Amino acid sequence: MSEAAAGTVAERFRELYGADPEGVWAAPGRVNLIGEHTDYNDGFVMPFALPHTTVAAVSRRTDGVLRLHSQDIAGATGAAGGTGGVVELRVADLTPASDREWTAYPAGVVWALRAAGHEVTGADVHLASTVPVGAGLSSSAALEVVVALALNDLYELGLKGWQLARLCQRAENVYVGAPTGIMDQTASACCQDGHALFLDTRDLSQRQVPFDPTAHGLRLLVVDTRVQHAHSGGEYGRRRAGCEKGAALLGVDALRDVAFEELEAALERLGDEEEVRRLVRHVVTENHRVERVVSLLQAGETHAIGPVLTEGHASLRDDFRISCPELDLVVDTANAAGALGARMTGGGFGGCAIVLVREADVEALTKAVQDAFAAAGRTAPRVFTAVPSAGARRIG
Ligand code: GAF
Repeated sequence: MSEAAAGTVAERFRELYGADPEGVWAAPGRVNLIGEHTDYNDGFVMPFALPHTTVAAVSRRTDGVLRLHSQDIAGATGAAGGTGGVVELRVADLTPASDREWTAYPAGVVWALRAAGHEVTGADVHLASTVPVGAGLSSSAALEVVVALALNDLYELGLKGWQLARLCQRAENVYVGAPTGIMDQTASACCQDGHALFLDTRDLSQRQVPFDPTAHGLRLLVVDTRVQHAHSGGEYGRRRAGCEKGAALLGVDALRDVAFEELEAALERLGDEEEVRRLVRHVVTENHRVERVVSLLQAGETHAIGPVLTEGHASLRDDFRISCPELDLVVDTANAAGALGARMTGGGFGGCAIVLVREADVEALTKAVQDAFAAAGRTAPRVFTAVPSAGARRIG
């Protein structure tokens, strides 16, 4: 099941809160096709939405109380029919960096909306999710965006998808305390069925690029290595700080401003700043890879993006240094078993890899990856086909 049914989520809301929800909304997780660690460098990204969603049943409150419940979080489900696990907060008391639990994401959205001057006077929220947690598929962005969209509709705030994404990013950066970029929230809020989203993270201009591997006899597989990753860990922040240092040394606002054609000259100017040179090389070549993938997809040459994906992986592994043995094992095994291309996706240090493969080769390739993991004594990976799906929406 990739989407929790609206009716089931509404039913559980009734059990918890004693009344029907005013509505039910869904927001998806995402896979990033190409454009990794470019979003906080004002660069290009190209994610698409998964069919896996977080669903929220929500009603407004006028008394300043925010009640949150999740079906999926351990210890938060309570006895069937009971109200165990409901977390009750006061919107006026929400304070950045005060909550280390899952509730920081929805509460952070309420805080960000109010901090931006929107009068949100409380809500009852029940959530259920099919987005794998900790797998780098943006379960936290889905959680933020579904709450933001529900409150936008119920409080008639009139905010567009990209504006909701900005507020959700602020919730994550300031309230949760994770220094992430804008890609995941924009993907969850703005993606469309059958398309990848070409996003310029500098001005948030967007282009929906048709992406339907099946129509070309291909599949895009997601291989979850089951190695858990976490954004608030220091490595992400260190890479971000290194990129900012690179931009400062080169005298540009962001690494986006270093053109691909100027890369060699820029690297020379960085002299013996070896680590910064590697980070800069990744970001500049990755922006170029996004543009190449956009051109190929628009020309209908879906097969030809494979090698660009694999090049992106090598850059993340060797220059940005955020891969891990399990991600490399997926990419190397998949390519040896006939994939058109493969790369890690998301923040790195675990999570998922994506593999572009001909339909006829899916079975053998999946077995090759599973065998390689078994031979290496690793936990069996989870493999599924990713179908580019719809962004956040009201479903009930
Ligand atoms: C994580 C972050 F949340 C994104 O903003 C992005 O930086 C990504 O890592 C790497 O491309 O998903």
